[in-house]
Amino acid sequence: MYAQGLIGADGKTGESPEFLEAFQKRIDAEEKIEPNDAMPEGYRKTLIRQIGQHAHSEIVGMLPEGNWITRAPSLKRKAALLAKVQDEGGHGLYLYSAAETLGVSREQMTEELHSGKAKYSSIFNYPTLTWADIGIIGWLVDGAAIMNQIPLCRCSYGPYARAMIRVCKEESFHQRQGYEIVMTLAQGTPAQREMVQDALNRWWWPVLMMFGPHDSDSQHSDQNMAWKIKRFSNDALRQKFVDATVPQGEYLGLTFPDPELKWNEEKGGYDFGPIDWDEFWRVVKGGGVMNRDRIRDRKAAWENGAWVREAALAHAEKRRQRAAEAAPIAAE
Ligand code: BYC
Repeated sequence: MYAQGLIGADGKTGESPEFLEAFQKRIDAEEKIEPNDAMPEGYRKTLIRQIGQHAHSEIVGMLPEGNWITRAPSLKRKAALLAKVQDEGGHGLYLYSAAETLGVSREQMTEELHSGKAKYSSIFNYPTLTWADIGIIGWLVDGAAIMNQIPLCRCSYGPYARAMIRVCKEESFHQRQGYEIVMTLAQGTPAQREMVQDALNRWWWPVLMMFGPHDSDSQHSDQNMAWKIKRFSNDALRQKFVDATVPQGEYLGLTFPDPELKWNEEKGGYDFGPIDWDEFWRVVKGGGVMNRDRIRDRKAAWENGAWVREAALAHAEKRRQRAAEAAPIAAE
């Protein structure tokens, strides 16, 4: 997407060591960095990359669940799912706005999503085959998102941190609505139990991949932790998620599709089996079951909405003109 690396941190942009040191001091003192503050180019670019990807994930993330709005099993379920998917649209909008404060436009970000240059979370390239998938997404996908996003509320960049506070409040409603669907199915008929177990079997490993590559393969982690964009490593958050989630599944009598999953008394956490990183990278690079459909649907939504954007711009221009015409009168 954007040229990435330690630009700025290694002085390649001509930023002086004194400037970089002073910036790091502000970070270390837990000061929030605001849009008009001087910042290293690498800091700005990595935030555009991460916030942009995060915004795209929210917007693309509306599609797998949107697929079930018309087929929700009751009015109550439909209303809750509709509200959840709308929240995700809202999260995408706050995040695009936060990224725009760093000097990138929403059009540029959208173009990069559509051309395949910008990433979005791998998890949204899996299909939602049954109603149980909707429960599992709320419980696990939103559960993983919360685990990742709570520390982002303390991110050093002010607009991102503030957006995350509201996002996390809404995510916790999403997680609970998901767990409640899962609970209902797990306590239902044998066919419902089987359906929810099957959904858990399909989603468990992809959800663990949401946290990103192993720390040893995570190219951005060290710098982003030094800049306090990230507060915990990918593996640390993945472990916290497994530890919090396994008892919730066991409580419902569900089993996790990992024969190596076992409580480790000594480390005070669960051991779990190896993640299939080949699958992760294949999906990230566009080879997942749903990658093509997701981008096709996003492009269609963008094109179908062109008239709304044009109308809004024309209206804004009319208001601007009216205000300009009225201004001299008001001044007299
Ligand atoms: N999928 O150096 P690393 C939601 C990429 S939506 C795809 O560890 P970093 C919801 C990574 O971007 C929640 N790509 O990177 C919505 C990098 O590639 P580039 C989405 C991934 O940034 C609707 C490369 O791999 N949450 O909650 O330090 C319904 C190396 O990785 C993934 C966010 O976006 C992945 N899973 O750490 C329901 C949270 N993982 O850019 C729910 C904000 C890694 O160099 N983002 N990559 O080409 C983050 O916290 C971090 O960006 C990550 C990765 C932890 C994801």
